Amino acid sequence: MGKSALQKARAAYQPKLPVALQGAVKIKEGEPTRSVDNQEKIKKLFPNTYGMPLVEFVPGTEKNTTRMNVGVILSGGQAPGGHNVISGLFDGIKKLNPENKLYGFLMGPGGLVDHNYIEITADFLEDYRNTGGFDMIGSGRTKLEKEDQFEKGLEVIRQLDIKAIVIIGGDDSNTNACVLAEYYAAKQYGVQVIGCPKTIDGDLKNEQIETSFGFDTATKTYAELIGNIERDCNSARKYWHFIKLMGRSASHIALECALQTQPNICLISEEIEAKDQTLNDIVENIASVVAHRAEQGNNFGVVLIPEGLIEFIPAIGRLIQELNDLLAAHGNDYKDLDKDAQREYILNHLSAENKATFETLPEDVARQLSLDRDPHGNVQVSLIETEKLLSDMVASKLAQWKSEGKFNGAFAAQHHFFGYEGRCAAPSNFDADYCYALGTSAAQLIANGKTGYMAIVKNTTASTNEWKAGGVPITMMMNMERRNGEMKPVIRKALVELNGKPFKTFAACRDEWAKNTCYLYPGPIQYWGPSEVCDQTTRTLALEQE
Ligand code: FBP
Repeated sequence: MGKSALQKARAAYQPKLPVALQGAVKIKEGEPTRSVDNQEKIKKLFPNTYGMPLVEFVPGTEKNTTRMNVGVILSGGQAPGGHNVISGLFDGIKKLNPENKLYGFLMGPGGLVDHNYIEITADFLEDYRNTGGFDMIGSGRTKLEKEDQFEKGLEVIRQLDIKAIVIIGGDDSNTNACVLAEYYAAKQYGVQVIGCPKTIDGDLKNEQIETSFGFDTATKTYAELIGNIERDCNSARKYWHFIKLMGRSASHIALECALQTQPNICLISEEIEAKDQTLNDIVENIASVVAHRAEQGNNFGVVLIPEGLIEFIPAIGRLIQELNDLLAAHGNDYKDLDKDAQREYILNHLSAENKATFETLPEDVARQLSLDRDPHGNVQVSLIETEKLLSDMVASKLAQWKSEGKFNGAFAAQHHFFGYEGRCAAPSNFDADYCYALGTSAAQLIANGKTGYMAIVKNTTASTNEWKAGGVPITMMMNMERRNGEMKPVIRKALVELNGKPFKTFAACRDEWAKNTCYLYPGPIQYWGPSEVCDQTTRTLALEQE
């Protein structure tokens, strides 16, 4: 069996590039930059890569023919468009000089350390253009942070005569890209490191990065599914659907999907934290909406839940902080104990306040919070079944209200978790073009001798021709944060801003969406057709750039 007709047609799509990257490129440098916070500390930690200027590419006249081999790494969770970053990088370096070679390190940063790589050739690449997934070279979550890893990587870099490594990753991976860039610069190894902003979570954005790639396609995919569920729910009128959405800590995905589909309820973790709400407050709010709709005869609805919710309920957040420190400090004593002994161990070591919170949580949730962190020290929130936890608690609350004569409707719940369904979707036109432009910018940053930069593309709500490509020093986006019990320099994560237009737009409509049935059905991603159907970016980006 060959490819489907859609796959074939999509493979032939030629991503569009901004004018500045279409021909010869000139580099325009801005003023020196400073980190978003903790300037003195960050400057000290990154003496060779701190303070560098922002760069923008503009049309030039002289063709750069730099001879260079490049290595590329996909890091962390899949995001639609990763293959197009690699395509843009490949075409970009070959256009500079056909002798240039691109090597792909396999299964994430670990491939560099373990010397697992392939050469990416034109024939090999052909099958992956405009496709979703990271299967071209695989991805992984190995954290690049230790000198011996950097030195091990250098061996293969020398062997393949590689001038630069491009790390395609989220905030943690790009933080590590910067640490690696600084290390190679300090040692004067002459090896450059460039990052690319990837993550469906949408939390790698700031003044310089308008959006991370993959957010557009993933949210469109989830919104299609949510719309389908809303239509089902409005047809059968007998279920409340509790839908958990990926996004790790930040609620950008849930918020964007709410703007696209107008569900009855969408929880925003950042708001819950700001309002210091308890789990019980959240449950009462949901139960009140259920009861109100039941009075109108509507025993159905849709609730969106960001996967990071649990960490943002202040009491549980404090508990997680203490658990993080506890696991970082006592991990070895703890890890070989059996399940019950682990619970006992934790209860014996927690402060009184956090112990009380731990004891109120259902046992399986408490256990998830006490399991191993991912290599970056994050709780694996995707494993916590918040959608079930909440619907069980809502059911109990409604049963109580029923016994008190305050509720006489019906409540039956269905549960969903959308995350993996969208991470490898075929990239939308936006992500296909955006990623190709990011890869092309990365090639130009390397050719222009830059290191410790992330490739960026701005003005992305305008037509592709008018997009502005360039690079931002990674140190510019850093501040000091507590990780695994220690203060570390990291790229500041972008959470949902409660003063921002996307949240305010949602907040202005949500009461209406809760009471009435205002569902929108966005339908599947379209690749061909009228521009307003195929090239629309996310509501979040459109509102932020208004
Ligand atoms: P990145 O931050 O690496 O892009 O990953 C995003 C994500 O999809 C989160 O939304 C989710 O919490 C996590 O990855 C799931 O991790 P895993 O792929 O290891 O199950």
